[in-house]
Parts: sequence; C-alpha cells; structure tokens
Amino acid sequence: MFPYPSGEGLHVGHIKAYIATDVYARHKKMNGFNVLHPMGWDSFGLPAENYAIKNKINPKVSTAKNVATFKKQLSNIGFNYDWSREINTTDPEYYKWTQWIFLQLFKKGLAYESYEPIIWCPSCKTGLALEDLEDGKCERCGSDIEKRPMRQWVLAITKYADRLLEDLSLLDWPASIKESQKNWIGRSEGSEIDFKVKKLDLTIKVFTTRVDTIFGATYLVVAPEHPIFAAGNLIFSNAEEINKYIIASKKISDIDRTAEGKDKTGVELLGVKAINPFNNEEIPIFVADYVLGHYGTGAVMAVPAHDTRDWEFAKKYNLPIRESVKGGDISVEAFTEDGILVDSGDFTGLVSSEARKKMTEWLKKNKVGRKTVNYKLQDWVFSRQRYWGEPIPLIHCDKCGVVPVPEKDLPVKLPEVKSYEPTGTGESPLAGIPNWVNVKCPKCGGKGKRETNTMPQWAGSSWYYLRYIDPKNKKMFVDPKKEKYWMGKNGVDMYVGGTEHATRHLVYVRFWHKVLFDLKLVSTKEPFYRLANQGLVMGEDKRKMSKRWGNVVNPDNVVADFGADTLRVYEMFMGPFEQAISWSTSGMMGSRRFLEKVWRLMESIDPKLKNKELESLLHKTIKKVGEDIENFRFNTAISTMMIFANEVERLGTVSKSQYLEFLKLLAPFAPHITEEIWHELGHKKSVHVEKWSKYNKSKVKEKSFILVVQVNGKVRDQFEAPCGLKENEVLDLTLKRENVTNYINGNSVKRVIWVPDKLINIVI
Ligand code: ANZ
Ligand code: ZN
Repeated sequence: MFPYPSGEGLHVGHIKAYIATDVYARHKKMNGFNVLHPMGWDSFGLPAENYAIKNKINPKVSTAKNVATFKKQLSNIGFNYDWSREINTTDPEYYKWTQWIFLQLFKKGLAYESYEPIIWCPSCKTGLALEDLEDGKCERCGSDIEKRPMRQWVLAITKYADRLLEDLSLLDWPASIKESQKNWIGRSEGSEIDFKVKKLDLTIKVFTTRVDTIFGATYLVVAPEHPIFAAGNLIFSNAEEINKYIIASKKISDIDRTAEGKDKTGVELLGVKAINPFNNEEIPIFVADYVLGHYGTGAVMAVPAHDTRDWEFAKKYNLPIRESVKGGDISVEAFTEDGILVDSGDFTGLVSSEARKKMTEWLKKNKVGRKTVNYKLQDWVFSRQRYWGEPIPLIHCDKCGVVPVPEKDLPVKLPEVKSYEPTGTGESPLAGIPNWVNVKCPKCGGKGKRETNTMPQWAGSSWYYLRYIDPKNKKMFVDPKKEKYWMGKNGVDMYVGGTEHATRHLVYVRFWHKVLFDLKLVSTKEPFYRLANQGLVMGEDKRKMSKRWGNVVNPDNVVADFGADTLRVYEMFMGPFEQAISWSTSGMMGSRRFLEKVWRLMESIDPKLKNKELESLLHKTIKKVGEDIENFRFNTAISTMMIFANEVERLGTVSKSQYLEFLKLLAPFAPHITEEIWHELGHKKSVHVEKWSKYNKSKVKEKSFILVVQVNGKVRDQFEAPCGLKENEVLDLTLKRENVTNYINGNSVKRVIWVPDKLINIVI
C-alpha cells in the first residue's frame, strides 16, 4: 500500500511492509519472474490541507516537499522500486483518470445525488462516509459527529454487497480481515412485516430476523428519523414531547444509541396503536433512538422476552414481557436463542428455524410481509466540502440537469484559491471562485455551474495499482494488453499493508475494481488475491510510536549509524511479520553482528575444500529460506541463515561455492553487503541478477528422526530411529524396548498404525 506523505516523514514502522515486499520481490526476481515492484504517493487528503491552512502554504508545495523527503528516505534503504512507474494521486495527469473512472460510475448509474442526512464533522467541516468514523467519532480529528441533511454525491456500493461478500472466498487473505469485511457488509436475512396503524391510513414496515418471536411482540418502535414524522406530528396528542425527543436524539452517536446496557429512552406515540397481523392484537408504538433510521426499515417489532435491547426498554417503561420461545428465565434477562415456540397460535410447537420459514410463507400468502435481505453496508458518501481533493467532474445546468464533463476536457484541474479554509456552509472553498465555477453547459451551451464538492481521500487509492502498469499512458487509464499481462489471472499477486484498511480502502478498492470488471476494463474479479498485514512496530518503551511519547525511531538515523542492511535484517527478524513488536536497540545490534559475521566468514573460505559436512545443512537452508520468504516468515528465514553462519564459524572452513550459495539467500534481505562481498570475490555482475539456488532433494533428507511410540493411543516411549524404515522393521525395533514391552505386558498386538518417519501406535 502506497504511503500518505505526511510532514513527519517515515518512521521504522512504516517501512516494515516495504522491506517485506522488497525481499519478496527480489526473491521472485531471482526465481525468474518478471516483477513489478512500484511505489507512489497517496497525497490528497485532510492532513496536507490542514497543514496548508495552519502554515499558509499551498498544499501543492508542501506535498511536493514531503514526497521528496519520503523518496530520499526510501532510497536510503535500498528498495528495488521501478521509479519510472512512480505515481502521485495529486498529479493532474493521474487524477484525470480518477475523474474518468468516476464518470464511468456516473454513466452506469452508480453515482447519484442525494439529500439524505449524512454524517458531518463540525471540526473538519465536511460530510463523511460511515467508513470515516472510528468508534463513532471522526477518524481524522476525534470530534463527535452530527447528522446533517445536505446535498451530496453517493456511490451505490450496496449494489455490490453480495459480490463483495461472495468473492471473499476467492482470496488468500488473513482470516481476520475477511471476517471484518464480512461484518462490515453485514448481510442479514429476515422478514419485512406490515403492521397496520389503527385509524390511520398507514402501515409501518418492520424488519426482523426473528419472525418466529412475533407472538411475543408487545410494542413497536420507530426510529426518530422514521418517515412517519416527515409530515409533522400533529396526529399524536403529545406532539411536542415527541418533537423534543427527536431533536435531542440527533446529538447522540449510533454506537451510543444501540449499545446494550446503555440507558434506553423513548416516547410513546399517544393516540395510535399498531396491529399485529398474526393475531390482530393492538400494541403501542414508541419512538426510541435505539432503533436506527438507516437500517432495515427504521422500525422494529419489539419482543422484550427475546431481544436484549427490547428487554431493557420494557423493564424501564413497564411494558409486558411475553415469552414465545421456550428456554431461559425471562424475568432475569432476554432469552435470545432459538427454541421451541409457545403461545404462538398455529405455530406453537415448531422449532424456531422451521417457524421462521412457515411464518414468512404465511406473511406472503396473506400479503402482509415478505422475505428480505438487509446490509449494514451503506452507500458510499463520496463528496467532501474541502479543497484538497479531486474536483468531481460534473456540471449543473438548469436545462440539462447534471452533465458530465466531456472526456476531452479532463482533467478538471483543482484551481488555485486564496483561502483553503473549509467554509462550513456545506460548500467547498471552490464555490468561492466564480470564474472557475461558471462554465458553459457542455450539452446545450447555456449557463452551467461546476460541481464544487471534491472527492474523498480514498478515491485515488481505489485504482492506483492499475496505473503502475501503464503510468504514462495519455489515452487510457491503462492499456488493456498491459493490464492483461500484469494482472493476469490473479491480479496483484502480493499486497501488503496495515489492518487499519480492513474496512476502508480494502472495501472501496474491491468495489471500484468490480465496476471496472463489469465494464470489461480489467480482467480479474478482484484486485488483490493475496494480502499480508504487517504488525505494528512499537517504541522501545512498548508504546505506540508517536511524537507525543518521543519514542519515534527514524530510519535515517538507523541507516546512518548501523547501515541499511542492519535495519532491513532487523525489521524482518524482530518477530513474526504480522505481530506487533517493540523496537529494541540491542536486538538491532544483534542483526548488525550477524552481518559482520557473514563478512568475516569470507576469510574462512578454503578454495580447495569440498566441505561435505556442510552440504546437507546448506541445502536445508536453501529450502527453508525460500519457503519462508514465500510464506512471509522472514524471521525464521533469517534464523535459519544465522544457524548456517554459526556452523561455518564452528567448522572454521567453508568452500567458496557454499559461501556464494549462502550469499544469494541473504541477498534479498541485505542487498548491499552481499553485493559488496560478491564483487570482492571476483564477480563482475551483480548478485541480484543471479538465479536463486536449487536445493538437492536427497541432501535435505534427514537421516534419522525421533520416533514416537504409542500403546493404545498413549505415548509410552520415544527414541531416535533411522529414516525410511518399513512398518515391520519399526515394529521389530519397538518391541525390543523395555518401556514398550512393559505396557504390552504379554498381550497380543491387534493392530499397528504407522505414520512414516513420525509415529507408531500399537493397539493391543
Ligand atoms: C424482532 C426481534 C426479536 C429481533 C428477537 C431480534 C430478536 P441484524 O442481525 O443486525 O440484522 N432491528 C431491525 N432494524 C433495526 C434498526 N433500524 N435499528 C435497530 N435495530 C433494528 O438484526 C436484526 C434485528 O435487529 C431485527 O430483528 C430487529 O430486532 C433489530 F427476539 O426483530 B429483531
Ligand atoms: Zn473531523
């Protein structure tokens, strides 16, 4: 994942992922692959803009400066990036195509204008998407958010919800990331039920996953945002109280509203009742903020006996709690599991799952409900009222409506402004530049106005991997032939980045890719078939690295004092790649000493020697290092090489060819020192164009192993035995062991289970 070039520069945690892809790329290259290992800059977004506002410096200028710093820092570490493919999301030649892809979505009907209330950050003064929140607050600045009705552009990502879910099965991704995506998409199958409201010509639809509990429904709840209130509340005798409640609820976050155990509040809608279609019972209706307006139908049938939140609410307002599924003690807490139905009319005695089926059929037959699917995922709020982003390439015309900017007029360049300051009015600073805003309508030539909202920071990263394939193409976002060549069957073969992108970037990018796939512009269903997440590098004090704690380790200093190879080897050796681990200066010194040892071992080369003793260890090392790199187990790859180096040191001699083979294994990790030694030993060409060593299968075979002996499945003995024995030979050996014969104790052997070179189980 390409970095956001902040003003602070890179710290050693950021580069862990980059070292890993560098080792991986170098290893693949040595194995004969044509490797595309690129780098670029994700440089639109709030931090650059806030920095610009604070320091009165054009974000273009500060971004260019930050990119230069980042690039210098990365170059110090010896990455084999193809810099000729460098991209920058703020480059007009790049964002031309971000705008172009947006227009493809627009033309497909996947971008639409909406006036629904959206999340608004009062401090960043912009609308946000659900994905921009963390624990219900603005992820950028930590502010409490509000809901504001305002005009915005929205992308219809929910149309892709099922495919985003299903295609997870195609991916070799960490299970935890797949799980996060699954929960984020939140597919939920259930029923929609129509409750008639007595005396009013009105039905309230509720969404439930538990229609089987409907005979236990004792009231109905509508969300404060429910359309029933759109026409005012005059139909209710306590309209004023209801109004007050609705206004107050706007200040509370969704998380606080729906948390279990949080105090539940609500107001009854006096003068109306809802009718349960199954038994025609009349039940009261409440407005309560624990029901959300934008999920399901914004209304629920409350079953306090079997739902925890309803139970809490019913207790507080003294509403009946009526059991309809047997099990648990509902006077103590809600019984939320499936069970057998009681007091449920014709459905009594059925198990929950069966009842859900039958009752949903009943709903359909009586035309009072239907089967439905709901998603937690919401359409992507795609416009920002900020300056530093891609302008949305649309023109508003009184006559023609919304008209896309013609392709020949792309990019719509971000104009210079006097003040980057967000306005807070729901308009971006771009709205204050009349000669940019006012343009001819491309369709009718009449008066038009440019869209002044900009794209969110996630836009440029939703397709950048494709631009690396063909970064300078002026005619297309990527040449189809090149796309096919590089993306092939499996898209990007290896993608590495932090887990914080699990439900943001990695959701958005899969969505855009699928749209491009449907437009036949890319050849794979998914962008990234294999994903790895690096663990955090924490400070030496075991806290998260931060300026605040003064525990940030700057790679520039490490490189200056100990060398880039030490930094690389140490970061790959410090622990399992995906685990969070604290920086340790003494650990880093250990890596430095290892490299020094490798250098010294040059002196142990004996040109005449054919070192038989070392042969088997060398071949095992070749096998293990290759497999470990392939599986992102860099730490064990390095410890295997350390064992080899120690063994050479112990023996005091090594043949030249053995030493050279070893150097090749180390080359992806420590490219500088290995290259230096390689030349020192008389080579003209680079070690990095060498072929990766092949190990000899017969040489990696173990000669003996520890045989585990079981009697009736219990371990009774173990001893060293030669490899490759047959079952009867092993049995003979085993039956000579006193430990074993004691347990067999004269009984006859009924059966033998033999796992070659591992275990024998004697059944008596
Ligand atoms: C009655 C019921 C009885 C429910 C029961 C649960 C247990 P998921 O799995 O998350 O989709 N619900 C529906 N819409 C809601 C909204 N807008 N805000 C808050 N809660 C809402 O959960 C679906 C369940 O969440 C629905 O099933 C509904 O409560 C509630 F014993 O309906 B249930
Ligand atoms: Zn904010």
